[in-house]
Amino acid sequence: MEQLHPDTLDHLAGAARTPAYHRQAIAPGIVHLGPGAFHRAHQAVYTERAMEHDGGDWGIVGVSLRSASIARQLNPQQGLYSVWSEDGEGRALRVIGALQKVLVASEEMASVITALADPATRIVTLTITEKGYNLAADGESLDRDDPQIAADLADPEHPRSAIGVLALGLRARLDNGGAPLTILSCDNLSENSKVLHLLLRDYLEETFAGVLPWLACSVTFPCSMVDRIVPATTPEQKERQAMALGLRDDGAVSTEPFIQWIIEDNFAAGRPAWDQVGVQFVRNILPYENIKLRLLNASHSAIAYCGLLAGKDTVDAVMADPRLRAYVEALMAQDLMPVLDVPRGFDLGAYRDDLLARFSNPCLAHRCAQIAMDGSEKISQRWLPTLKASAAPHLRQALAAWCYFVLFTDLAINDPRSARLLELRQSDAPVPERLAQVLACARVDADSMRDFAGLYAEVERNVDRLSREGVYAILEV
Ligand code: CS2
Repeated sequence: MEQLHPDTLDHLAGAARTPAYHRQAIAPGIVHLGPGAFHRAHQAVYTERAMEHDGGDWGIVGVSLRSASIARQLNPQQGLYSVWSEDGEGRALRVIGALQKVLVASEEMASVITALADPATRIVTLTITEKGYNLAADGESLDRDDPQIAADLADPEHPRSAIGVLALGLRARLDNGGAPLTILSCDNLSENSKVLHLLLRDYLEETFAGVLPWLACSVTFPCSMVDRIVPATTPEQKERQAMALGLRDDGAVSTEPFIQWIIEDNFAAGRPAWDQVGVQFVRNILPYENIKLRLLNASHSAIAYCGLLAGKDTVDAVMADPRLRAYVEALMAQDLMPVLDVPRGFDLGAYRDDLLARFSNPCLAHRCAQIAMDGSEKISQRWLPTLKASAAPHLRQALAAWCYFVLFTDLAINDPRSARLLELRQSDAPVPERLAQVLACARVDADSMRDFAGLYAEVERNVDRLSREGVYAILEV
């Protein structure tokens, strides 16, 4: 089968929409760190729509920090790929042209730095996942114990971390005339760009301190809330997309019809016409971000761990099980929703109903194991604020499910603290000792919580009950 490429676009079979602007004439304006499936189904789609609507040189240069796999998929297609969106009611297929190429920092650092220093680059966006920020246990400073950060601080001219690459790029940009820049995090982190700003400053103080005065006056860090459920693309889905396109697409992504992006309007050097194509701009992102992280993502992680322990493979399979669904509904209504600060006019009930429908989408096949990844980082962002704010009995059950998953199953642990978690799984130290240490890996400890002793006792009880009676027993409401 022929491969998707600008030269084969006119061989497309039927229904797919293609870029409705003169793609060859577009110059790059955005550098994006982490061009994985989520970026391709979210920010790139909005940028595509904005360029269709209003033109502008906002082509995207993707940067993978280490792995060359995305570059190998997309560069032979000159950045083209297709997005399939589907729920029980409809389906759409669209070829996106906004991404122009993908660089791999570990192989072509000079090109990455040139792109960051280029005045034509006016926005840097990031989807590097929670762990990509290398946050220390205090949740706001740089984790100097992280081997990558330690290595970058010792040799900042040859960085490997996202922070290190950005810092080197900023220094080059200043040397290149210091054109203003917006750095926009699109990760599921509370106050994402603000945190990134703090981390960068921390790092720059020890490496290129001369950049700091310019950073303060020429670089902005608007926070943003991103939302679209994007499962990892399976071989079967690639096949389905190829059949529909009539062309092989190595960069195919599939998702749901829903898409949302809310951003603080604080751009240093312009932006695509995102406001014309559905992106919402607000002064204070915090309430929106909290609603998304502490309701959608918090429930997602609970679904993932409880679902895995119940033998469910996907989120929609969890939602189709009446007892698990009742648990998710109770978790939302009784634990998560009551402690949210809701902006005036925001209909939280309707938002919850939409979430339940989105989680039940049978076309997504969103795997619990995908969401279960990186739990030690996600839990502190998604669960900790609610655990601190209230008794949250259902969330405590989910926390017990995570601990049980880590300590007493042989399910794969894919986590920045995998080594430590696996050591705890295999250790023969007494269970209470190991439990407390698992919780500490997710920053759930006496330093972060007033009533840690109470929470701990309950988690311990639930873990014990789980091992005797199974997950359904502890979830009974
Ligand atoms: C999920 C998110 O994998 C996960 O941890 O909770 O990726 C989620 O699908 C997105 O944030 C939805 O916008």
